[in-house]
Amino acid sequence: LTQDELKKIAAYKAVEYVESGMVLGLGTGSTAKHAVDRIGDLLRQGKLHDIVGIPTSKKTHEQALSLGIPLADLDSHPAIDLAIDGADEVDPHLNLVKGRGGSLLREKMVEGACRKFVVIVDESKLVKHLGGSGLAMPVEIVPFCWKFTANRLQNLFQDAGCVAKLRTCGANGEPYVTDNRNYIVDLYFKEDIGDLKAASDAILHLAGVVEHGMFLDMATTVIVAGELGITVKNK
Ligand code: DER
Repeated sequence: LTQDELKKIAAYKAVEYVESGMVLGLGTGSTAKHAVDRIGDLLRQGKLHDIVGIPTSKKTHEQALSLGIPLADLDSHPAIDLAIDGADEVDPHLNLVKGRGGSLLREKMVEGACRKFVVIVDESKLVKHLGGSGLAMPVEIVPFCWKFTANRLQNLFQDAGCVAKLRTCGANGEPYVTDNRNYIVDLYFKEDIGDLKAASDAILHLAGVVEHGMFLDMATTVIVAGELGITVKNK
């Protein structure tokens, strides 16, 4: 099975949790895309009705619009029944790293307003501890004096051998700009960052920081699709 087939399997399993009449948080990324497609299919087939979607990015907003999924936002729907979204890393306590797709702020706002948050991943996302994949731990920051903020983030985690890099895009290395007109600094760790709550508090304490990609104690269920089948982990 390809990684994308595994992502689709996890996504379809998560959509089984969707009931007609629900207000749904619609995730962002290549795994969540399958879940949004599936919801659109079931609505069109009449197997689901009276669904309202709260998208977690402009990209998902466009996808859901094209599928005819009725959309709203947190201002009109502050209480959400269920969110389905992917993740970049999942640790044994169901803590997550998210945001490699750049949508972490709206994802954390929407998923923080949900009664149930179902995470969908292929088995490659499972890690022993967050930051352990050597891949990016995203932090959304204001553009103003971004070098100053990036350096303060790097110094916070110098014991873990942290390197902070501004996320850029395009050929000429322009800064990547989020849906909220902010920048992203990606943190790369060589060692375990230890206490996640302390790390989260330290990051959020920096004035130029908007939000970070650690989603601690937020997921209620994680659906993992692997070569040997599907595993459902509940909090
Ligand atoms: O950027 C994000 O938060 C995405 O949800 C990410 O965590 C998972 O993206 P993927 O499903 O494309 O791997």
